[in-house]
Amino acid sequence: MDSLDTVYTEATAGLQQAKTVTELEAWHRDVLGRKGSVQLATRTVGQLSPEERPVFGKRINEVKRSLSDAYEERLAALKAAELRAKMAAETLDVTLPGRRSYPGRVHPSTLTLREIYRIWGDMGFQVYRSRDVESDEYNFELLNIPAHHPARDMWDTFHTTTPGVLLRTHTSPGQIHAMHEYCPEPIRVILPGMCYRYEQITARAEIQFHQVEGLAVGQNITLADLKGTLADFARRMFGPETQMRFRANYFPFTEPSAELDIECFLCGGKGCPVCKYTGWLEILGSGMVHPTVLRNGGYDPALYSGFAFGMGVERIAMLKYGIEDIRYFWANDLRFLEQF
Ligand code: FA5
Repeated sequence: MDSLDTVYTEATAGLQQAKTVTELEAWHRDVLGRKGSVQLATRTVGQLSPEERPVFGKRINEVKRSLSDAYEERLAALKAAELRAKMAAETLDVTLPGRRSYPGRVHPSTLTLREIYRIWGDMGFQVYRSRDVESDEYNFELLNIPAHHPARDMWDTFHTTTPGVLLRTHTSPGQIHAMHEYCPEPIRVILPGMCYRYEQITARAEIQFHQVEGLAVGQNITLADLKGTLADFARRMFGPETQMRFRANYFPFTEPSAELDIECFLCGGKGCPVCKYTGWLEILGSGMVHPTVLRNGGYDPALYSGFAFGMGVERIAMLKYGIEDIRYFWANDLRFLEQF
C-alpha cells in the first residue's frame, strides 16, 4: 500500500513537470502504460493478506482513475496552450487587402492575327492551318525553287538533322497543301502561322515571326483583283487614309510579283532607322500564282489563275501600334505586354 502511495505521489509530481503534449504522452506511457509504474505496483498484491487485498484493489482503481483524470485535464490544458502559442506566432490579419490576381492578356501578335482573320473573313477567306515543320519539297521545290536555284538564298533556313526536313521559312508551302486538298474547287483561304529564319536579328527582323499567307485560285482572277483586294485590306487594317505603294519584286512562285509597302508610322514617311530611311515599311510579298505552282497543286494553268500573298504579322502590328522594335515581341517584358 505504501509503495502505491509513493507511486501516486511521484506520478502526480511528474504530471506537473510535463510541459508539452509530447512529454505528457511519455509520462502516460511510463505511469499508466502496460509496463508503467502503476501496473508494476499492482504486482505487490501477492504480498498482502486476503483481508488487505480488496482494500488494495479499491485503492488501485482510485489511483488509476485519479491519474487518468489528471492526465486528461493536463492534456487538454497543454493542447490549448500550444494552440494559443501557434495562433500568436502565425497571426492572420484578416483586414489586410487581398493579393491582386493578374489576368493574362492577349499578346499583340495574337491581337493582330485576330484582326487579320476578321478582315479576311469579311472578304470571304477562310482560315486554313498548315504545319510548322515542313519538307524541302513543299517549302521550296513545289514552289518552283529547285535545289540548285539561287532564289533559295532569299530564305536562310533552319534545317533539322533529318535530311529534307526543315522549319518552314514562310507560310507559302501551305498553298500547295491547300491546293492538293481543294483541287479542282476554287480556293479563298488565308494560312496563318509561325515562320523561322536563320537571320540576323534587327529592329525589323526576327528569327521567328508570324506570317499570314493568302491564296485565291479560280477562273479569270487577275492582277487587278490582287491589287484591289490588298489595297482594301490595308485600308481596313490601317484606316481609309493609308498611304501605300506596290513595288515590283521577284518571287519564284509568283509571276508577276510585287511587295506592298505602307508609309512608315514612326517618321510619317520622312525616313528613319526603322524604315531604313525609305519612308516605307514592307508588310507583304505577293503576286499571281506561277503556272508551275498551279500545276504542282493540281490545277491546269490554262484554265485557272490565282493570286497569293504573304504578310508579316509583327510588321503589321508595329505599324498599327507604333512599336519601333520587333524584338519587344518575344522579349517577354511585362512593361511592353501590359500595354495591349
Ligand atoms: C515571303 O516569305 C513570301 N513567301 C511571300 C509571298 C507569298 C510572296 C505569296 C508571293 C506570294 P518575304 O520573305 O518578303 O516573302 O516575307 C514576307 C513578309 O514577312 C515580309 O514582307 C515581312 O513583313 C515579313 N518578314 C519577312 N522576314 C521577316 C523577319 N525576319 N522578321 C519579321 N518579319 C519578316
